[in-house]
Amino acid sequence: MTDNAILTITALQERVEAIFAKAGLNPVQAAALARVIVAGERDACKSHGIYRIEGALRTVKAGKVRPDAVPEIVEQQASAIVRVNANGGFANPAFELGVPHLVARARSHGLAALVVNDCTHFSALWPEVEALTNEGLAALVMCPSYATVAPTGGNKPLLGTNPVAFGWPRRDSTPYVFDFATSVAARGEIELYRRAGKPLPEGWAIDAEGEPTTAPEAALAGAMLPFGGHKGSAIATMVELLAGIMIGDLTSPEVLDFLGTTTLAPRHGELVIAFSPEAFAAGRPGDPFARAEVLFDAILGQGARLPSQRRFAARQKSESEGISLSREEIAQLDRLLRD
Ligand code: NDP
Ligand code: PYC
Repeated sequence: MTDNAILTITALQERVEAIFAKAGLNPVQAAALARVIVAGERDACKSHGIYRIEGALRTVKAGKVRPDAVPEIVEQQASAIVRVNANGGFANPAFELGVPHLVARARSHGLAALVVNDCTHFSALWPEVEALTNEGLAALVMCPSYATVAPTGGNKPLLGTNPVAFGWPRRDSTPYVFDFATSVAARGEIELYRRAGKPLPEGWAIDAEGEPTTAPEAALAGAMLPFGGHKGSAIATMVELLAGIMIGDLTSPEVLDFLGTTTLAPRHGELVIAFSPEAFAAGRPGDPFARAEVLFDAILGQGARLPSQRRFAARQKSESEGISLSREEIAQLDRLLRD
């Protein structure tokens, strides 16, 4: 007898969607949220899978996100900027609404940006990147979070874990995609270490007194650290500037002021930039997609792997064998459907 249960991707989607519908989310919110959470489980990205459901529900209960929001396009005609107001709902349905407009404008201008305002965002960014690489576009996505990371040289939470993700489309393969927090690890990872009762690796966090710690509780009460020292600190600051201040939305410290806690999902904006590689390479020698393959082959030729290879392998396994969940996880889903 195994300790795990296997669910098809469709069965998990239906279950998660039903949990959100029962909590009062309208169909557009419930379906988009379930899609991104199930994609996290399918691709073995546990820090942004079903573990996020309870946080999303707490945020609804606390009145910090509108479960009945309907996102809308804020028209900026002929501009390379597409703006969607999530109207206080989750980011994912707003992103889905904006994507066809972003794709069309990136194709006609060579470069376009999607700005999502007034949204709650708790998910991984790679589903958003892949929506664009699937259309043959390169993409760069970023958003702030809430103040949980000390800038390098500082000792208190100020910056967010501010994820940055990038994707490059490939003709005969899954796209090149990376997606990571600009902190050493995502906050979700620290929470998973806490739940597992395991110490953190060295160098992830400091405690409330500014001393290095490997205790997840102390790290959650203290501050996380940027990846790569001053380099990650600067990139996280860039995210605050471009995907917070520049788009007229909240920065990570302002998000924490708005929420008053890090136990709810953060509300802020998001910036998605789409590039047409053909348009940028036009008139220059060589096909950009063929040249990219030469680079990828050289990376692989050294025995390195490409980012997202682990994830795509997990996806393939889930698609053929289903998604494996522990008994505790199934019990959690049952409880959320029942209570
Ligand atoms: P990880 O450090 O786990 O992974 C980051 C990326 O690096 C992935 O694309 C991963 O690919 C790749 N990678 C890992 N190891 C290797 C390797 N040896 N060689 C090549 N590539 C590698 O990510 P984080 O913990 O920093 O972030 C996890 C998630 O959290 C992200 O999806 C991020 O968007 C999300 N997040 C969301 C936030 C929000 O506010 N919404 C805030 C912070 C984080 P692979 O997946 O194949 O291993
Ligand atoms: O894992 O750091 C994180 C995170 C913050 C908001 C959503 N995910």
